[in-house]
Amino acid sequence: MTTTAKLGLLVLHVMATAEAFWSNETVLASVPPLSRRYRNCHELHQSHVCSVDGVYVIYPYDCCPERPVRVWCDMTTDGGGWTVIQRRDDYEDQEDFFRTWTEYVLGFGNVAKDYWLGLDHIHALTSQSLNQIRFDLADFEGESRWAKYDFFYVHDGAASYKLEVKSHSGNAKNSFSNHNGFMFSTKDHDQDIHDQNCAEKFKGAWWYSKCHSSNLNGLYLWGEHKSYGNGVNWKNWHGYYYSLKTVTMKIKPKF
Ligand SMILES: [Ca+2]
Repeated sequence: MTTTAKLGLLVLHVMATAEAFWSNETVLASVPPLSRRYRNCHELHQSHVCSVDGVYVIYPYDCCPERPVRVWCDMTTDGGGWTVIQRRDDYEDQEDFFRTWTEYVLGFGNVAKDYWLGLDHIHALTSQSLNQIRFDLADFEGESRWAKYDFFYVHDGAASYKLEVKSHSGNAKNSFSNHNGFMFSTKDHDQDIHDQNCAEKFKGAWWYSKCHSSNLNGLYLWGEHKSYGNGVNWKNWHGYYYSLKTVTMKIKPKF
């Protein structure tokens, strides 16, 4: 990569990190040539241009390579190059995650803080190649756990963003692969297999079945809570009555 190309990418990174307001026109005007358009954080990481965690602009859509998406790239954990698709943490101003179908499709929040990337973007990213997903979890007592799944794919909107996941490893026991094969549900779009509305009942949005063993888009309830299963819960670490402090969901191509 030439020095000019590196400089261009650095400027792009600084602009994104500064969270400048970009109109669509501005973004399009700043679209770099194909050789400097990275489809995910892994490609950015492999380019050896940027190796610090931060907000970057990627171009995940194979159909539409000029469509930019801002994401947080984790360039340090487990080899780096992870594209963060969801994050929760103990921020003073908590993002509301109890949101509608359209909001979960398009994404919401602040990519420098707590956010959901959006089902369309997640579908685009997982369509590029075989992907793995990693969950990094932490509680309010200073303990942390991680779980990784060697295969993660989210179908498109026509298939209701159905989840495919398998092959667990890590020191957080599996609480996600039970959701394999289920469609995504929100409070206004019940696609679970429970008589009731799982998203409404557990105040989140997830690939609910009947209903969940993880609820990472649930209410941010700061640790122990009396209500059943409606916090940021990971069943096999802290159970249904403990809302985790920090959660990140991140993906990376397997090869
Ligand atoms: Ca239902």
